[in-house]
Amino acid sequence: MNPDGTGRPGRWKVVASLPMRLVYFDFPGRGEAIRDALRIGAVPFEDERIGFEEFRARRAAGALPFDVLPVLVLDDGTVLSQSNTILRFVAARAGLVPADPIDALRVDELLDAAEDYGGRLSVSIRIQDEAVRAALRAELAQRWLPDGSRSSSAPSRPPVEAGSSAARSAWPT
Ligand SMILES: N[C@@H](CCC(=O)N[C@@H](CS)C(=O)NCC(=O)O)C(=O)O
Repeated sequence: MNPDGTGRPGRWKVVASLPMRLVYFDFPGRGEAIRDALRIGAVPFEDERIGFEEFRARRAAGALPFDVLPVLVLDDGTVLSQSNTILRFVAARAGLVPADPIDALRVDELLDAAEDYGGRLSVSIRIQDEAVRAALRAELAQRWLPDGSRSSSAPSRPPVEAGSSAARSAWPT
């Protein structure tokens, strides 16, 4: 049961209006797209940036559901995890989710593709030899970055304006 005595839809409304705090390290990493979405949508949030010592302390205290950052802490104590999940949550709140479900699906597709690409790219970070690293990255870009010609990801119509009523209607009520 929700605070307002209704079922799930009411709960979304309550959660969507809560003040929020993004906890991440002081670098872009998996936090910046979330920060960007909140900034673009002019959604107020606390941008808490912590160091590794503090991260380890919070992890040991059990404050991080998956033992990693980022997390988004809502004012009622709800802790949301997983960067892309958080991104979808704040994008909905910022009015950035396409109203058309297929267009929204295309966005998710790109998020998952970026996750795949990041996994492959991270292998190259550990390669010390610059020439070998550059060659691997060139190969990765050639093989895995979408060139547009193979992709059917282009939205079927222009994205809705951030914060517009069309965008807000994408938020479950
Ligand atoms: N699947 C998670 C991965 C999160 C993740 O790996 N976070 C890194 C920072 S980008 C982290 O907390 N690393 C610290 C550690 O693993 O000790 C997500 O997308 O949020």
